[in-house]
Amino acid sequence: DRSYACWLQVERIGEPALRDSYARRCGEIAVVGEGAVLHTAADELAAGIAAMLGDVPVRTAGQPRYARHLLLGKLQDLPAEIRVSLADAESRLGEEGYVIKTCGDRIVLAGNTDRAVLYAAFRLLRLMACGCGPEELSILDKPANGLRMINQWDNMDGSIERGYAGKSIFYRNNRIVDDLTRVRDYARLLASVGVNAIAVNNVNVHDEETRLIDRHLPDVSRLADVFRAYGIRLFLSVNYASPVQIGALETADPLDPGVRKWWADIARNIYNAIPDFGGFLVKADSEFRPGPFTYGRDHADGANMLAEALGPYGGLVIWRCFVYNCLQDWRDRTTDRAKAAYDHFKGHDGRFKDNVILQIKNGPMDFQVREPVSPLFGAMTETNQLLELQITQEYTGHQRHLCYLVPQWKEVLDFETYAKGEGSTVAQIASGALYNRKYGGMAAVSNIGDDLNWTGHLLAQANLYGYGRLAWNPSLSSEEITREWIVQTFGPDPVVADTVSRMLLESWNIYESYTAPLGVGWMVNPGSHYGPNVDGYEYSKWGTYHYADHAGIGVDRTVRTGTGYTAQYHPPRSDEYESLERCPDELLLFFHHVPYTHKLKSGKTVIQHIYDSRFEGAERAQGLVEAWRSLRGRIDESRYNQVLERLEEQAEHAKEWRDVINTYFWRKSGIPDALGRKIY
Ligand code: BDP
Repeated sequence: DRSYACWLQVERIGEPALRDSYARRCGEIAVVGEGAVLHTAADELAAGIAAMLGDVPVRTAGQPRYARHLLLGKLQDLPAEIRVSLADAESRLGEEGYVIKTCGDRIVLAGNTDRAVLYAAFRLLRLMACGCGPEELSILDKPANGLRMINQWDNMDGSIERGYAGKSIFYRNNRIVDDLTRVRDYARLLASVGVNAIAVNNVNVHDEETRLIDRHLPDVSRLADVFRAYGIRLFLSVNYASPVQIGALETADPLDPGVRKWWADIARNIYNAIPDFGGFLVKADSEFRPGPFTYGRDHADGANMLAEALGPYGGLVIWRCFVYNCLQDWRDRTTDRAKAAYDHFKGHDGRFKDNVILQIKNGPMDFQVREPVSPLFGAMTETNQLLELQITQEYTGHQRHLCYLVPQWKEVLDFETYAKGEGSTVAQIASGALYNRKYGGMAAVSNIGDDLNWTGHLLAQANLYGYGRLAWNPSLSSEEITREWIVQTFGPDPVVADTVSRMLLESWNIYESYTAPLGVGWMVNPGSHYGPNVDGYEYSKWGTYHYADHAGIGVDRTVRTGTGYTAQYHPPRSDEYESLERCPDELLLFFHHVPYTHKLKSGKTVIQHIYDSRFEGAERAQGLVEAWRSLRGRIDESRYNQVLERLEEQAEHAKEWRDVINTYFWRKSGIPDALGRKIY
């Protein structure tokens, strides 16, 4: 089944001229230098090129026998005459940047580290797959973000929190699996798009997972070996109460000397086993997870203690800002979950040690189909930050619905915070560039499991691919990323490219329109977060989200009359959101409570928008089915059928969304549909 190879299909190149042109330079791969990652690069190239060129024997050697070859290695190890021609590159590439340069009949792939060479190798394979000729290659590329991380929410019993593509590829029966072939194949996929870090267990660290830092260390070290060969550093999520739960201490108080020593010992053991261990990812004092609050300490105390333990080895503490009181009473209108992260962390700016990074979800709530950008971006100047995205489709259709998230992430990355005037985008803040921070980047919750096609919905592979590409270069456009993915996944057929590209690029908007437009969010079944349920969370302790009554809907988060959340933004954003007139339609109900008869900028009333968007959304979901059907015969049957099945299910389910929501609001408001359509 071809779905397993994702975007690394390595098809034989169809065009003879292009194939010859590569064949002329690629029959021999000359590797200068030693090292596991460099060898990975050479092996990937050898396998990929052999498959793409069909019958060209590929020889990997230290010294080239012929003048025509691929040459790869660290810049410093290359022959002097080549180094000279790349002299200006050396200082511009940093640790992970690379050059690909055609010098006559030779193609040189080089960087300052082996990892950079690996990225160059995958780039060359991508160029070949995308039909780009080798004649005049002159590429210098380096990542915008230092950390490009994946978070697995895998549990050791083999389940995955919010996983929609089967079971864990890492764990079974409270152990790390013996056969790591699948993990290796995953590492390849990740490295091919430039991912360089992974936390391999769920942020909610329970029983057995707590012991990854001691009892399971030998197995964790096996995992680290697999990822290391692909240039990826391994991190672990840790349980803040570990000293009590597995260490027989009576406290986990970060200021207690016994606790500090306990973690220092743990760190030493880990680094003995895994010298390049990345560090800890921590969810503390949130959703019933333990943390420093128990001891009257704050987040900075908590994070700094762990940072001190890891510091001597170059380890990092990634501390999550997804902190809010999940038992807050919905009767109290002054509390607002959206304000929580900012309120908890802003005051600690400047107090975190240099090797602490705060990981901030893109929105202030929780990965809804649309939220404003978290105001914590731009609120701290002296703190390392990491943007957290969710690739797994928790609130966006469980990988049963098509929802391509790259356009959403682009909006987040390009969002102008005005923290330091214009140009203060989230991309600039997360990378560390705006405030000149040492560490920064992006992290995202993975969408893979042990389904043969990795992601359940085959087209959801594009989300994983797109995340990696954006983490490397946030200024790529959605369209570019989408094209690349399609051509590598399905080949060069322009009809496939056009159709699939349109489907992907519209899918977020389609999903939003039949589920929760106007920024309202949350109308899902509690617990599973799948399927329509307008009041599912409305009267629960976890928060109140739409405040719909007979007269109107939306949450008043203004300073003037509401929760005051808009003040967490810098002007002019704060003014824009505060103003009913200026607030963008797509976020209106996030910021304002309005009557159903309120007129949107589009000219429609809110109630009419509620009806129209559901009718249109359901129709457009059906349109996705038709679009895919038009590709019959252009895509192999197995992949064609698996996608078709999901799209058909989505189209049916979109009707359920339409009917449940429209009926609810018709009854609630008593206002009929202006077009007189049937509402059940
Ligand atoms: C929410 C999920 C929950 C996670 C939590 C988190 O519903 O399963 O544990 O986020 O990010 O989206 O910690």
